[in-house]
Amino acid sequence: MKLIPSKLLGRRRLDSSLLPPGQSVSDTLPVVSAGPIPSIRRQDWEFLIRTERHRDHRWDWAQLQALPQEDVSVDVHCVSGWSQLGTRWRGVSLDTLLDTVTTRTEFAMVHSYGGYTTNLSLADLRGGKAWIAHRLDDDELTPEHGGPARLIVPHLYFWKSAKWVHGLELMRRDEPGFWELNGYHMRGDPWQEERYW
Ligand SMILES: Nc1nc2c(c(=O)[nH]1)N[C@H]1C(S)=C(S)[C@@H](COP(=O)(O)O)O[C@H]1N2
Ligand SMILES: [Mo]
Repeated sequence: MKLIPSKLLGRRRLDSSLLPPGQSVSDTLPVVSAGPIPSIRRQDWEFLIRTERHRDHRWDWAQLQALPQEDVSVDVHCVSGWSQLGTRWRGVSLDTLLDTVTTRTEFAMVHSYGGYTTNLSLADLRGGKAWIAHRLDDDELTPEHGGPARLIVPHLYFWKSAKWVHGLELMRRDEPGFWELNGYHMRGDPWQEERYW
């Protein structure tokens, strides 16, 4: 288990340089969902990576749990303007999953149970920047926050962090997902205020 130390929360809250432009601090994690909250039993859950050559790589719940787990403390930034600082998650790094896959593409569509999609580059999923998270604070991830498991990509706006994650579809070209089709930015870097196009 790798521990990524969190900085002193009190100091972070006072240091406005840690808040991207146009954001304000929320003390809670508001539940945001474009549709109904799907209920997925752990025994039915699976995570799938489908390559551009239609090779499938699958992990069931027990296989995900058997992989190296990381504890991360990260700030999350919703495009609607709230940020929560120092959220604590446990999960599996996307590096661990993508390292088992042979691909020549740079882009992925993330698919969720329930139909939500969002596009990400593999560069934004690799390098210790993204996780399949299944714990929040000290508890199992609840369905409203994306349980059994969700993607977290905290360096991009939080809409990229797909709840109820089901898999990655690797693509030869970048294509828009659900919110991107509805006007949200293709990348969504909060420090560049890449909110809408
Ligand atoms: N599947 C799915 N994932 C999603 C969303 C959604 O509607 N469906 N909303 C996104 C948005 S806009 C935000 S701000 C965060 C909210 O996560 P939370 O409800 O755990 O705070 O989830 C993101 N992931
Ligand atoms: Mo959001």
